[in-house]
Amino acid sequence: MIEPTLILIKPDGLKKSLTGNILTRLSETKLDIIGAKIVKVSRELAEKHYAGLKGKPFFEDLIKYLMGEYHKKKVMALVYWGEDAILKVRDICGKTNPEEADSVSIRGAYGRITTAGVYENVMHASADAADAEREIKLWFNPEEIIEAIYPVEEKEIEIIDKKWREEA
Ligand code: IDP
Ligand code: MG
Repeated sequence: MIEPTLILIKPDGLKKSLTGNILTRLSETKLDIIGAKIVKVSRELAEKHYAGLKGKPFFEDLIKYLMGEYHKKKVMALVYWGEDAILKVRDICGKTNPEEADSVSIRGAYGRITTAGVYENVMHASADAADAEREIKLWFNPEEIIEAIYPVEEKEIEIIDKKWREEA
């Protein structure tokens, strides 16, 4: 099935200058990149992203980790799209626990477990189609993605938007 998936290069990946390496590995999938940006992650966004893990003993550390409290305060968010995108990306990503992940997977090659027990596994990849949809809609607005992956509606809303100031 042709489907989208959300990838996050987590703050440890950015701190360790792994962006290029991770993107090179991901290009092996031959999927299309249809959205990309750098995000400063708020507590609200982090908690929404990991809402399903609320109550886990590592939850607070995980939120701080995604917000960049332990590394750099930024995440690279990407949407990849194509045939079996979710599975292909999860394969290259490797298992959640970086010590159990195949050593040629991204997490196996670059992840670590801290002495405090945080899995610093350098990237996130959506687990299934429902997660991908929820996560992509959380991280991206429709106009930031160059393919029509989900239905869109036009809404009139009053917002104050920032534009580049025109110099005289
Ligand atoms: P996934 O990222 O492989 O989909 P999830 O179970 O959804 O794995 O967990 C989300 C994230 O929470 C993981 O990527 C990892 O950073 C962290 N995590 C999951 N399980 C543990 C754990 O047992 N100890 C510490 N951190 C964990
Ligand atoms: Mg998950």
